[in-house]
Amino acid sequence: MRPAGQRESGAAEAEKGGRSDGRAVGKGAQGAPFSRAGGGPNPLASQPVEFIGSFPDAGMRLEPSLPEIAFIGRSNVGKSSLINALLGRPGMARVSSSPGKTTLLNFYRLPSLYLVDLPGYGFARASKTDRAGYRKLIHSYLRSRQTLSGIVWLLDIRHDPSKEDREMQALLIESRRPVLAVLTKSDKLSRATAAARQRELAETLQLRNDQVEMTSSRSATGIAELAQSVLAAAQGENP
Ligand SMILES: Nc1nc2c(ncn2[C@@H]2O[C@H](COP(=O)(O)OP(=O)(O)OP(=O)(O)O)[C@@H](O)[C@H]2O)c(=O)[nH]1
Ligand SMILES: [Mg+2]
Repeated sequence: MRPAGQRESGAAEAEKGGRSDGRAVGKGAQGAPFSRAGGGPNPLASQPVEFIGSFPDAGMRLEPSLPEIAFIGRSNVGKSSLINALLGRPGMARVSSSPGKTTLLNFYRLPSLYLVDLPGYGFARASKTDRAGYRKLIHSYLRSRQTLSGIVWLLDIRHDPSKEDREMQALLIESRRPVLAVLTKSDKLSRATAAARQRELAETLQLRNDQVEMTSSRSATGIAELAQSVLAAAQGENP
């Protein structure tokens, strides 16, 4: 377990009565911060997994009812690729070079949890109606889904947070769910540049270092650690 960061935790503030100034996304309803785990093998890659289905709204009941971990982020940020890397199964979630491919809530079942691949936001060519539909779907999922135990929020390590990312951060804070920010595509940068970007983005997002995980689905950087954090969040634990 990592020691808590020096910085005052937004999580603690959220517990005291919440904050709405767009700072840290922190502690959730279950009282367990969702933070970066230590080393070791990927515990998800050895588990059986099954694609359950794609759903157009957040109200469906699944049997059995299990904790859910959702993956959210801009279109093309690498959500489906990250799910495949975590599961150790390249073809499980649909990956595409053209953005906007995931338009429904896609559920993958593991023995003790579901992973949920959410549609990406900020897709420039999406119509106004599609954007409104997307917003409604995500809002209702974040607000109403009782089994939602943690959110993996993806950001491309190369880019500063967009307006849509900032809006999403505000929504995540408002939802008071445990959130782990994950930087994707670290293989696109040198190791030193990636480490510097991780520090910069944590600062920009006003998150502690242990609330930000650097990953690459291509080189497997950070994948085992993220898998451990996902399992711990599903169990309501602090890894
Ligand atoms: N170099 C590199 N490319 C990646 C990585 N992860 C994803 N990509 C590429 O980025 C593109 C988008 O990946 P997806 O996983 O489909 O992204 P997504 O967020 O699910 O996209 P939508 O479903 O459209 O919202 C694909 O061309 C992937 O091959 C990574 O870690 N490294
Ligand atoms: Mg996708």
